[in-house]
Amino acid sequence: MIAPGYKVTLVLPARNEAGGIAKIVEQVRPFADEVLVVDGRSTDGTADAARAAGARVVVDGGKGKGDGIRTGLREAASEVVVFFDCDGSHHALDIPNLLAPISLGAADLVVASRALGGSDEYRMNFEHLLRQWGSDFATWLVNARWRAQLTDIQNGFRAGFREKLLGLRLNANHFDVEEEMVMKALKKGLRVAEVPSHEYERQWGASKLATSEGWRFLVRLAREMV
Ligand SMILES: Nc1nc2c(ncn2[C@@H]2O[C@H](COP(=O)(O)OP(=O)(O)OP(=O)(O)O)[C@@H](O)[C@H]2O)c(=O)[nH]1
Ligand SMILES: [Mg+2]
Repeated sequence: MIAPGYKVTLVLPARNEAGGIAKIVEQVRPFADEVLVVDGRSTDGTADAARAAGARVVVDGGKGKGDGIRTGLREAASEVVVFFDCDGSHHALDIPNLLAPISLGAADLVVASRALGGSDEYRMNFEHLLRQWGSDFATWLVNARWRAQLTDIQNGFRAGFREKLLGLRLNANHFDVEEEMVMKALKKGLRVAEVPSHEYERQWGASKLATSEGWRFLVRLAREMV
């Protein structure tokens, strides 16, 4: 039992991650009562590889990562869920840290912070600077609006109480789902905490997040702020 008193479902959103999905399922298994892979209609055999590795597999509605997160929340069998990307960016050994504030009754949602834990994905080029500025700006705005002191509102690696997260009625279909979750949680008065976690470079396959999708984050910020 990794979070004393609670059962935990590891929700793994995966779209075309056949290169490493089996490895991820194995890495997170010691920390999970249930391993649930949410397949984003992959065409590379991700779902079969996940099943062969022992995960339960459900398929999302094909609309994007936000759809995958909602599907995972709906389908998870445990009271606590951990979202964990399937590109090798996170370390499974950070899961107990992420769950500690939940077990201690100190938080409803805990986000793994790359600002506190560092990132290998950072590159000194224009595209990455743009992403970093956008992300810092979004975090600053959210902190100012809800008097919070967060450092990373967009990391996909996070944990929370399933019922409380379902109660947020998330509707983002894309990568803006993570900031939507944080903003709606703050709005509702849920306790949002962070723990440091290092982000590693994607280990296989290709990123599903194009920088040109950045406008979605801005529209989402505007929608939830007012
Ligand atoms: N179920 C589901 N999962 C998805 C979908 N799109 C992306 N994912 C998964 O979401 C996780 C994060 O996607 P990434 O492409 O790594 O995006 P990111 O980490 O925000 O961005 P990068 O910094 O470019 O890696 C990965 O495990 C993807 O396979 C989708 O439409 N449905
Ligand atoms: Mg990634």
